[in-house]
Amino acid sequence: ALLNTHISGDQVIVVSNREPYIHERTADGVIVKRPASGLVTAVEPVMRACSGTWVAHGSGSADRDVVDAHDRLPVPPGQDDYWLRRIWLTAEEEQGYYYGFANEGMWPLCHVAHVRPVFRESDWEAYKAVNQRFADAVVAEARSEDPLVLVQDYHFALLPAMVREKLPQATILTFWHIPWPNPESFGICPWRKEILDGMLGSTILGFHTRYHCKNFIETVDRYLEARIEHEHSTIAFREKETLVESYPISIEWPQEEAMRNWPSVEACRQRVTERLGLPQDLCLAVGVDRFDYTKGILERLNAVERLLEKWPQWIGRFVFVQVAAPTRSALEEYRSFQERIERVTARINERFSRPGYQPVHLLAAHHEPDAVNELFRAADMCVVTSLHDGMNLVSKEFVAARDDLQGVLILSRFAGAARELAEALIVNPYHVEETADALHRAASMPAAEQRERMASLRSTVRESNVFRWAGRMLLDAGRWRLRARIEARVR
Ligand code: GDG
Repeated sequence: ALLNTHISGDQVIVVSNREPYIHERTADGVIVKRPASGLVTAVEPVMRACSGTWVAHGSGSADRDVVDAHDRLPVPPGQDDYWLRRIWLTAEEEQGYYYGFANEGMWPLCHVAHVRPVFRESDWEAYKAVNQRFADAVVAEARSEDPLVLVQDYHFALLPAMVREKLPQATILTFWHIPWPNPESFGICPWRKEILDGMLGSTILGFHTRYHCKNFIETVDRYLEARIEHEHSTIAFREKETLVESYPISIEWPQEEAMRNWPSVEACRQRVTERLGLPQDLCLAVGVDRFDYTKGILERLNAVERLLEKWPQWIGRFVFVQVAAPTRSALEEYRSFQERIERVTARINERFSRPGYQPVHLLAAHHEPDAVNELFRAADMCVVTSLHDGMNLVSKEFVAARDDLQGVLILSRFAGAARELAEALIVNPYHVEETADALHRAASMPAAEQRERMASLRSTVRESNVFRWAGRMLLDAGRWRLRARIEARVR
């Protein structure tokens, strides 16, 4: 309701690379999958609430089978709340724009994880061309001169200015889901000016934290001739103004009814231990991530190893289960990272396994949301050790899953979420000893302390849910639109 008051009557168009539903062809026919993506987790409930059109790259093996002549289909399947408009990319476009510039260039450029970005001229050309294709699709979908366009993430840095050129009245909200680095770090990008120029086509530019906003404003100050008003957090460039604001993203807090239907914590525990053949009396730690080098999976394993070394009483009683959803596996950096994790897992298991006991279980496969929730409910702790993370929604999902008020969250200080979730055990994942100590502390934490911390974490996430994220952004957009309409009348 809150969302609809802010945008009533206005058309909403979302643009992202990842689509919210993927159709896959299997031996049993076409199945629908939910992608492992923080962006989709957050934006999808907002779209269900305000309808409109979502423009995304069609990526599943059966995606083309289910759309109409306009490459559109109503989603969620069976519910039909909004339209999904799929854009088909050629293998070359996907290689250059997605794997190349977005994921070998921008991703390591914006995350300080000490992986060098790669900048190829051909990738940049593909990135520009694909941004233009998506911008054209947005313009084609627009039913008025001033739609509300919600641009998602680092795949589309150039698109805001491209849409602005064709639809000068549009309200363009761009949300950057990953961190923004400091000006020196960003400055190594050969196309830094074009990227900043493209992003400043936005009416509002959102980041997760104030710190990312500050980095962005300083970057613009360093590389463009723009007028910055620090007091209002606005940037005037090419005769238009962009508001740079922080909007910490979140999750949809589960509905009462959904919670009532969840299997009990005991049942979840039983199912998980049976499935993995784990001993009954154990301390179960879990990690859930895309298989990405920014998530600190290696550092987490090193901490588990150190725990077993330093406190041998946990050998036989402490098990760490890591769900690692395959991601970007076409890239060498990702493949070699996965191999490295597999080697380290094997080494730890070789060192500490006993008959009937294996300390680390690496589940390198996609899991559906219910299975992830079951794991969260079964666990004694959830370990989030990102080296750098815009926000991190896994930490918030773990908290939402624990209506029993038990379970400990270990959280990296380099995730945006650490600014909000202060009752977690906050760690520097680069510091193995500190992280191992946190594992020990979590494993030994009395139930009363867990309850106190979890209750407080839950009230934070329940309150700052994803509708608040979208609501605050749309409220700012609504004010902006009103002001523009009044000014147009005055003129
Ligand atoms: C980016 C930013 C920011 C994980 N494995 C599976 C699976 N997941 C789900 C999790 C969660 C989501 O994927 C991951 O979200 P995160 O926020 O942790 O991370 P990114 O994907 O890197 O997201 C991040 C986010 O955007 C939102 O702005 O928080 O900082 O990097 O929902 O549960 N989901 C499924 N199968 C899996 O195997 N279905």
